[in-house]
Amino acid sequence: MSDPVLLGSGKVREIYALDDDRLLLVASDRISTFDVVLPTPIPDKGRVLTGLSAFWFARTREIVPNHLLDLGDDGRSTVCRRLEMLPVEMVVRGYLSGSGWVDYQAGGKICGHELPAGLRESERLPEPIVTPATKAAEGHDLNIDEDEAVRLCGRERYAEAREAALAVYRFAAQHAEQRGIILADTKFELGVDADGCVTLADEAVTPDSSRFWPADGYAPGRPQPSFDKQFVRDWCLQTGWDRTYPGPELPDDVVAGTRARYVEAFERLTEIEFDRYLADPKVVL
Ligand code: Q0N
Repeated sequence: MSDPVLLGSGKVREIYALDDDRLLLVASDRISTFDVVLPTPIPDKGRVLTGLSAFWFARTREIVPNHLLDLGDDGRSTVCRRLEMLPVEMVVRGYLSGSGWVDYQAGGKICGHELPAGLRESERLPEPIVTPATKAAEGHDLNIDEDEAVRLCGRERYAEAREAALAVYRFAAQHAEQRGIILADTKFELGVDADGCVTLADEAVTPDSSRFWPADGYAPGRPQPSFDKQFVRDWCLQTGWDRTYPGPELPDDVVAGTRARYVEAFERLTEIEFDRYLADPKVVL
């Protein structure tokens, strides 16, 4: 068998081709804030994200098929089924935040969804909505409306992907809420397998693809602190950093505090001790 071929390197992970049918995803410990990758890694962050993703894939596989085939003993790599990816990302929003809040303030709509008047920042939406996005030239996400997503994916494909994304969001949001974490929104990538089946890919419901808010202290009318990244964001800004490359190097106490918050998110959501995951990653499956 030949060595894996590097297909792509993202801000925080690498994708390799193992053969025609399988990929290897490897999550690094890099952390990005305000779209800038910081020079200091957070130990085990890649393992937290890989473990959480595998946890959700294992628990939602009866709801939506997913690409996960195997989880590596290193805790940061997964073997996945190679799919034909849909050209849009599916963002599911249960709360009004980020670009959704910006778009709502500008015209009362998000990606074509008409919303009630008078909603406040971070407010829960009457129903979760799907707001598709495409990758713009420089890699920035560009929100599109569902008509445009239908043109890009095909009507039937888009409808299937939309229902899949909503179903996994509802499952994960309810699970998280029972454990004191609000899943404000989350981004899914889906693909189609060799049999034409719409399949969940990428990572699923991790801190990098989602907004996790502590339920404790939640109050609409202002931005909510991020469960995992607020600590590192606040520290970076108080140094006077202007949010442009390069970001500041993190001191040991900020690294340790950030790691502790990622591990806490893992343990609250999975109810599995992170040390057990490190000893045997397959405990999440
Ligand atoms: C893949 N990315 C991330 C879509 C691509 N299971 C898979 N099969 C084939 N390709 C991919 C996966 C996965 N996971 C995923 N790249 C390749 C990049 N996205 C960006 C948005 O469009």
